[in-house]
Amino acid sequence: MLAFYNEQHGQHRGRFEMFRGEMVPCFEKPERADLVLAEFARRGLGRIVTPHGVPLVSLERIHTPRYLHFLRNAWSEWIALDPANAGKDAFPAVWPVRSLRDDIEPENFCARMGLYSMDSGTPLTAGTWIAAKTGADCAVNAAHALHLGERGTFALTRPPGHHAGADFFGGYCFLNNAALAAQHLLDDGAKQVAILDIDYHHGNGTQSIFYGRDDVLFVSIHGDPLTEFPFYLGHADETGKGAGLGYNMNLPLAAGATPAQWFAALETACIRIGSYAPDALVVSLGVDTWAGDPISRFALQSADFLRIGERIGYLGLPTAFVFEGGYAVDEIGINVANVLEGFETTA
Ligand code: SP5
Ligand code: ZN
Repeated sequence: MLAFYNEQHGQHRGRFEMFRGEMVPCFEKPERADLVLAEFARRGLGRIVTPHGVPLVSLERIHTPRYLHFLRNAWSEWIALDPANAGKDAFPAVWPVRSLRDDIEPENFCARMGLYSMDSGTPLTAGTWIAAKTGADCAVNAAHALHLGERGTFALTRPPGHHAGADFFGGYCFLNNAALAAQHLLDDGAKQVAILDIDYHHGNGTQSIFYGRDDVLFVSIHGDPLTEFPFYLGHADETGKGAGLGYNMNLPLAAGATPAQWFAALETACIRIGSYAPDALVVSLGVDTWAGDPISRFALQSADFLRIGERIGYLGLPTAFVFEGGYAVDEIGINVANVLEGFETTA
């Protein structure tokens, strides 16, 4: 399996995130990708490749030019407010919620941070843009390699992507890597692409990007948004709109759901994907479903991740895996590598 590794990922290095009234150390940290890389190499799972940079127009297939412009320049604007900001992460503090206008872009930088974000858990740092951009490069390259004949590829990157919408960041995500991969597959000639999101958290960004379309099927298994982040999207009654009606499937499970319940949902997801008969599959691969994850509440064991990879492999589809969440750093490499190894056994 080809793994496109983001050598710049470590440049996104948040110090803190806001949690219940205090700043706590970031869960989404550089060691995450380092450990996955180490385990991938240790097992000899495949070749680790540096991606080619993709043009900004590839990102504009998913994200608005206005948002991309903001993201590229955000750090220098943050420093321009006060040179002392160089030592601090940037956070939003005000948001245009219901009844406030989001059609006029304010000049004030903090106001634009809020316009383009969804939470205060996602610090923007000096290297965020370069890390997110080179991460998106990995995802697009992983998709393109399928077009060139690979059966399975892996975008080994951070920051993650599935919470990022067309014009906002949040949930540790800035550019929606899975959406970029799916769109690239279509641009390479695929007629239909499915996205299977198995991160613990609902992929609200990916869902919203494709909600009105029937050329991308989005299927997600996640913690019930009634109690779990991102809270405001991910319910079972969200099935798509317009041409996209019937092409969005949410399978929320209560926090504390058992592995048996989780695998029953995976079966439902795989049956739907099989009936859609896509030309290719993108997997938003979060391993925060593991029992020991510090911010999540499912109970998968490390061996379960082998079974996940196998089940996905039996779909028989060209598949690009895109790394998302997973925060129990000591186990993260093992769990990710298990999914990929399980997939490989079905070749
Ligand atoms: C990609 C991804 O997995 N994003 C998840 C974003 C979750 N952000 C909210 C985290 C809330 C942290 N709760 C800490 C509980 C510590 N006991
Ligand atoms: Zn997650």
